[in-house]
Amino acid sequence: MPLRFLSKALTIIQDDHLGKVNAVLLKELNDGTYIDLALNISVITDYSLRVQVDEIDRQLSIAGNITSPVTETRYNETSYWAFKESPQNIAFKHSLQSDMLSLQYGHDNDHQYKAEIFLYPFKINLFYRNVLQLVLNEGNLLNVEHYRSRKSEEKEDSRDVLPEESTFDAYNDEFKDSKGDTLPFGPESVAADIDLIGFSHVYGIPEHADSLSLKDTSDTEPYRLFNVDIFEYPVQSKYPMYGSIPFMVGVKPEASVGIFWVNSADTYVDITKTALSYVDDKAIDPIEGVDFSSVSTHWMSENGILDVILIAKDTPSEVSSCYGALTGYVELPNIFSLGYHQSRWNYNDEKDVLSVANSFDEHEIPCDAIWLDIDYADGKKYFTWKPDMFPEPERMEAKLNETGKKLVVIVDPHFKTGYEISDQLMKRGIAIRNSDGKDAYKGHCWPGESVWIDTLNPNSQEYWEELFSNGSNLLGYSTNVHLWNDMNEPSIFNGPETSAPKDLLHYGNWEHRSVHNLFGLTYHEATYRSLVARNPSIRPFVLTRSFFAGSQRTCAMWTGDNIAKWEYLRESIRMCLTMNVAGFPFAGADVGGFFHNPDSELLVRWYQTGIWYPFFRAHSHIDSRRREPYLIEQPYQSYIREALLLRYKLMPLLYTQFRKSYKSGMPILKPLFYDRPENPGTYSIDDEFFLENLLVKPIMAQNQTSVSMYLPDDRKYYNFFNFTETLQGEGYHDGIRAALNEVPVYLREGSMIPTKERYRRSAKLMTYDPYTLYFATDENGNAKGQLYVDDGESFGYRDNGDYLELEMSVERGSRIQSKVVGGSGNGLFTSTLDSVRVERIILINCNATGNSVTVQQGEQRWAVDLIEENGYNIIRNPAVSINKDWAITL
Ligand code: MIG
Repeated sequence: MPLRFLSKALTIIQDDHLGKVNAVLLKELNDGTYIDLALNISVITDYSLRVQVDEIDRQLSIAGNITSPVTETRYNETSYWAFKESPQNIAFKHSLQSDMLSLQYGHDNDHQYKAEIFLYPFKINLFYRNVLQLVLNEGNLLNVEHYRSRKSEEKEDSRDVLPEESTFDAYNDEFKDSKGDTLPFGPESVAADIDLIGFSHVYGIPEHADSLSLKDTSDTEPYRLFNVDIFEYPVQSKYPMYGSIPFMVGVKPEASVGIFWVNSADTYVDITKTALSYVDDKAIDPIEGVDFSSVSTHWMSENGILDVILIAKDTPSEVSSCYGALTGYVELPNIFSLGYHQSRWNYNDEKDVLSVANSFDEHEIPCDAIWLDIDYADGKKYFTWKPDMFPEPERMEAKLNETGKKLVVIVDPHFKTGYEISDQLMKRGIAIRNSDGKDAYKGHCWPGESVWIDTLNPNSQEYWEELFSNGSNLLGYSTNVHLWNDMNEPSIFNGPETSAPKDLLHYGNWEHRSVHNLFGLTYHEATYRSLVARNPSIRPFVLTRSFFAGSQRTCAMWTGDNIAKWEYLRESIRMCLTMNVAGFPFAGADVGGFFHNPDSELLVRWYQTGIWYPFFRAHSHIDSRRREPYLIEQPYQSYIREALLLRYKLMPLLYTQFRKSYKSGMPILKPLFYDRPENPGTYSIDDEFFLENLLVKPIMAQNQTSVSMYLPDDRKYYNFFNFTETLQGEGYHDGIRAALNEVPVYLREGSMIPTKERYRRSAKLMTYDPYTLYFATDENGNAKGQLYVDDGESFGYRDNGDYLELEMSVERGSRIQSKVVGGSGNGLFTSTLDSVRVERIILINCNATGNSVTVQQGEQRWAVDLIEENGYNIIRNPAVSINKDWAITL
């Protein structure tokens, strides 16, 4: 008998203004009795449909059966952590027929959206623009494993158990790792199936070392979301990794959808791709050139309430915006953090740190931050320094600051017992506790026996801020010190799956089981807030290894302990693209590979690829050989340096993309299908990407000297290094040169990109450097692009509008102009920009003639040189200030 929901139980308590449907769903058991489930349906932010199901008995009381202090209701606070703020409900129109409740809603009430809620059996059809896009519970797999007492389990009471709910080991898990789990509620999973109609490709649900387009899992393990410290993770696998974002995007030419499964427990996602030709008796045309016409997904979490958000839009960008409106957009980073980060486990002492920093400067290789891993701390007690190695950390920090460099130090969430901080965590009751709720849990990690700070507890914030504060005698940080949070899955050496026992208790007496996947977020958010409290005028940078939906609001992530092998280089781009799809674009991988030693070719290729990671850091294991760029033999060293210089040259473009993502949630490293969702040819491509209008194909295989590159459209693409080689025509182009010092980077016609081209020792020192602008005009002589400028490190952009947004264009090949379209030109910072000029304009495909052009800014006019070189034009030193409108007549 399939598990189903009965119509007579659906009572609608509805108020148009609230836009909410409340109902009771009945789950029928073998003996004909029912379990009551509370169903809540609402329309929220940007017309997403939210469906929540809870178990009423658990909301009321099952008191008497539970002996531990654990909270008896199902965990319902995942959205509290994941969402930016609680979403507003949006009103809808509704009509009730005998077996179906239909909701209509949308922009201007034009019935853009329709949700058909079937009462028996329960199911929801979601239509967007009159086309069925998503179906919830078509397969009747929606289930809430209801509470059964331990007693009834022992009797194997058949009344209580449905065929899908085997009593086998229901209370006693025999897996080695989970022995001793007290399982106060027994089995309590929630699950649902969601079908994507007419789709063949789905993306997202990081973190996995797999392809960008998710695979069918019919014959394999499901994708698992369970934050875990995974040793030497394999590539092309569905294993869980350090972080989780239960958000999936489906793309087809006519529409895109999003599924956000708001649950922070251990979660499995199965994906089945089928060539469905009929849905609801209506034939569905197979999409041309696409193998599958439907994707069925099955989501299952260990516990918590069922809470799922269904999004349907025209394009993947709109789906991203919608997801970001709920969970927050990426923070606008401190500009240094977009520079190059040099890390290793470990730089040993002050002298080591400073000599690494100096060597970069000596070799004229830009670098923004030197990192300190766990061995800077005395006995791995975070917030201390090894006294002999780092006698005066502030002196070291000041020295780094001289060339605008920062120090990033690691602080993990475990604290050695018998240390002041662990004592305080216990005394203040802000440590994660044992299942009896009494004492702090003690496990093993780097320092030996340790306790873990419970950052779900609001009281932990105050203490965390104290530790980071200027007055702290534990660690006096200078303003150029930023933070790295590792091991926050949490990683516990002697715990099940190298993590916390699931029955540990957090603040609110919630089981760790319920909050496992969001613990890492609570930890890095506490760190972020402490840094803001410490210095409210500087944007903090925090790198986290563990993450959840919403982490993008406060930090960057990296993909953990990869290996110095080609397949991991290849994987890094897929993983970064997936992070971008999942609303968390500030992502990167350890350049060079964490474990083992890359040969020079691999290292060069890794830098050439790594410069495109939104977060760009080289890092390596304690046993690896030193491989700082200046140590590498020639000619490899100069190839690496060239790559690094390109990263810094493109900094204005990259920063502008961060600004756009901060405003709209769009990816920064853009999969091709975001650019051309109407072209299914882009759907499986995960070794190429766009950074705005630069199309890049990094070389991620050995001994390659040429590659073929896919163009997503018919527009003309210019080799970004010589502007003379061009590509045109949708599809693959073979034989593109890719010698070891070459990377295929192409600029699309119709666009402008801003750069800064002078070598500096760090990003901060580029603040007042002049710009070079590249315009590649299309066949009508048009091109345009944006530039965003602010001081790169304060919150002036947010608090005082102290920024500039510029729109730059060429029109009909005759007039170039720049317009200030946003921000105040007279803020503390923007008013200092008079001296910042455009020093060069490159015009590609413009065919301007003559040898001078007229520049106009304000009342002033002057003439400057126009040069023709290899088929493109250069306007030399137009000397316009960037903070006011200007124009050039060709
Ligand atoms: O168990 O702090 O992923 O980047 O160097 C290893 C030492 C702990 C794991 C991180 C890695 C870091 C290392 N950490």
